[in-house]
Amino acid sequence: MADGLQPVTGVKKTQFCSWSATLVDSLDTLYIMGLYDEFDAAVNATLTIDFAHNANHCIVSLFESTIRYLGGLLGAYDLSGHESLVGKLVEVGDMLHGAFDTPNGLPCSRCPLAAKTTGEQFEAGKAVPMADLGSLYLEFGRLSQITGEPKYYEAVERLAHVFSDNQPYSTIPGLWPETINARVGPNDTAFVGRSFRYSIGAESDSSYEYLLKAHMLFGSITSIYSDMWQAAAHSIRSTLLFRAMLPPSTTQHAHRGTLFSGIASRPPSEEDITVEPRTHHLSCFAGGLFALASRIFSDPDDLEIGRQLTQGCIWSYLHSPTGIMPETLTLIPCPDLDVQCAWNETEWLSQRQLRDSECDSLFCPPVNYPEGYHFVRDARYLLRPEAIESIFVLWRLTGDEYYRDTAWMIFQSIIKHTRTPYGHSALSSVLETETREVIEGGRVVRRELAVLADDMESFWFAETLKYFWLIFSDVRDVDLGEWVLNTEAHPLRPVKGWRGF
Ligand code: DMJ
Repeated sequence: MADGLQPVTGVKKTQFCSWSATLVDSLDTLYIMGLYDEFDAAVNATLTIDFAHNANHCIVSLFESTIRYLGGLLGAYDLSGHESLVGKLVEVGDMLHGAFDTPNGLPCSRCPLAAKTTGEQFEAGKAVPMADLGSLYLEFGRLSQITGEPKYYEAVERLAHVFSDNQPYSTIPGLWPETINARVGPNDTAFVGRSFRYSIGAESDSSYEYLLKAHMLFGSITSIYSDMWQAAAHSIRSTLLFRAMLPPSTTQHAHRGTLFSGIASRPPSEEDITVEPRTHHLSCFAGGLFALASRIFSDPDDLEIGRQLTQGCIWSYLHSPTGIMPETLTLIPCPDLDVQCAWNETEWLSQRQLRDSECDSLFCPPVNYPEGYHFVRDARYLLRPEAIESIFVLWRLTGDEYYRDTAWMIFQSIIKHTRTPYGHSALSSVLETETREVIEGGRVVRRELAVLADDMESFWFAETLKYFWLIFSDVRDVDLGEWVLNTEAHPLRPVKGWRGF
């Protein structure tokens, strides 16, 4: 019943107010894998969690609790129809809904929600990661559909209008900056005046994902989400994407185009947008998202963008010495987005040397970079799912066996390097190895393996293992034509032709 486990030492971990995050996040994975006895036992344990109270006045992360706890319960309910879960859904939903009890109706993203007293109000933050605000529509809306109680949907609909009203007023219209000022009055464009950095990676990622997916769930009553998606997708295509100088590939799909997404900046005083060619593992979901959008809006160009973005992440995995992509990766950009530039080893070496000479020892451990990698600021692997998520979506939408073959290679690398006595662990670097003793076939052997960080986030079960499983299972399991997956891979069932309340 702990939130998580440190899989090297076996020590339990408190992370999300001690409401058993791993258990709740794993429910629907158990169901999808056909582990029904374990699912029933986990549901029974879930029914004993008291989400309405927290004696320690724990600060609740609205975003993490929405995607993991509420999303986990919704996925389990929508898949299994277990009516006993409805009471817990309402308990979690009401506790999280208290976050919207603020003077301006925008939610507090970090407040002691379970300790809220009647009449007490919170305040929304002045500098909130955009993803914390923009990734709530699916779960609150689906909760309203299930319960028939409109207040959850109405709360996020108000939020969607604030995002929509401000979309044209950032310094890169169409995109919202990484940090949002949520303590604003109505029609106040200070909402997007907090920062001038834009990406689809850390801080922003799922808020773009939720535009398309909210359209899939609620598009029958409103065009607000599809309109925001179309404007955002246009700006993502024209400002964030770049091609990189890559060595001639030895993989079977060397001819495939390869795209990455970077970090754009534009202070109000500047005419030009600058793009830092640093990609994030977190942004690897975007390939699958563009591919999905191509189906929803019948646009073959977006399938190609999705395919090439996914290829960028696959390239980053297959060219790392451990076969695993780091948390962030800086590349050498091609001058023209439309043309793949040629590999130039001399140029790559000189840019590498230049980079090393600028480094201090804190950010630049002496590692051998694979060809094409320019610089890695964060070499960890946190058991994240985004690359395999896109590979899964591309597999389901194209039927191209390349994606299954690639998934299998990546799966083998991840399992090999992350396995521990009690589970699987995050890695402190995918670029360096140490000699470790492991048990293989009942014998102790010494292997060169990545260094373990002794952490296992619940999304390892909720997402990473689920996506790997679904790539190799029957294509009718969690059919993408019938389900909408939240950002934690919890399947939500759309109501066909929903007419609202
Ligand atoms: C998950 O909690 C979700 O996928 C979220 O959108 C981003 N971070 C993790 C996985 O990396």
